[in-house]
Amino acid sequence: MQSTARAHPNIALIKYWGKRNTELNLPAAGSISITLAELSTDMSIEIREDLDSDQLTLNGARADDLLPRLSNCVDSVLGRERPRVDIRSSSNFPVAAGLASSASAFAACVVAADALDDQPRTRAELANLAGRASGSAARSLYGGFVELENEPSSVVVRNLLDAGDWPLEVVVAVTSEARKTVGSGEAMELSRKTSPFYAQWLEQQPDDLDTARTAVAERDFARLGDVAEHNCLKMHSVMWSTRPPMVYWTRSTIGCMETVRELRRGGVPVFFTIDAGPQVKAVCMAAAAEQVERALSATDGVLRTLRTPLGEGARLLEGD
Ligand code: 2P0
Repeated sequence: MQSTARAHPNIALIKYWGKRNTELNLPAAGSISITLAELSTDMSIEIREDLDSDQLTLNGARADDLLPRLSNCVDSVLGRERPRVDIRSSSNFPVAAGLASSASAFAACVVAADALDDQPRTRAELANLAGRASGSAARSLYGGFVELENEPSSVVVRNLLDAGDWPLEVVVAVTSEARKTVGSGEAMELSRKTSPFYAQWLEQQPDDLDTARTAVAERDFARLGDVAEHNCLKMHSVMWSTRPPMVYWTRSTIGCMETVRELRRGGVPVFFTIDAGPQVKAVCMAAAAEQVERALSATDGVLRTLRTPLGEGARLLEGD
């Protein structure tokens, strides 16, 4: 028995940085994201009665370091008494460099594992299971614009607009393909414990969520860009003021931010966001995407660019 699912990474415009409950991996605040069509993870899970332990290959190579988290995720869907599985995952974008590879991986994992179960779950249930594995993964169950609301004992994830309802594009400027040294989960716990700005960050999150939600509903690009850049820079202020400091930016990250500001000064509808890595994601109106990509490609230190419209939620490709 085997099943294969596809999921896309998402990038948050209103960010998740901080956990309320580490055991259930519940975020400390809500977030709003967009799902990316052209970047994807395909994950096949095959029941293998002949194996003594689970195994995982990532883009064709054994990835034993990542196996425990994926095994746990499969357990959360199929139970601990399940047979062993062979997991084969492939992604078409760099892993562990601030491009939310865990989001697409765990979203694909819960959908593929669910197809092997007798009783299929609802999307809301799958989002909660994915969120336990990785907070941002809950959002990749849905397409277009997605809001994650933080309820007392669970998360509620919903689609605000479909991808086609507001056809924005994202240009990712890749400035480094190195794996980050401190993972997001560990880093945000350090921020909670040590950043003097952490409490204010959480306090202001509902206002930013309200502003972004309204901007999305009204397709108000300037308002969305304004609150998204502000929210991103606030998150990075929390990261920078963490002990030890979590500085994910490179010289080229700052250069890309400047490129985006210059484009905007020239009337181009574009804004940036940056996650726990050095890549810069420029969000723009579809008609401006080519110009934005050209400008970012020409920015010092940019290794390559990826360009994508918004995409759909995690789904099954095939299942027996
Ligand atoms: C986000 N990030 O909202 C934020 C912005 C990174 C910066 O969600 O510990 O890998 O697995 O729940 O989901 C990255 O954190 O963390 C993330 P865990 P996750 O997209």
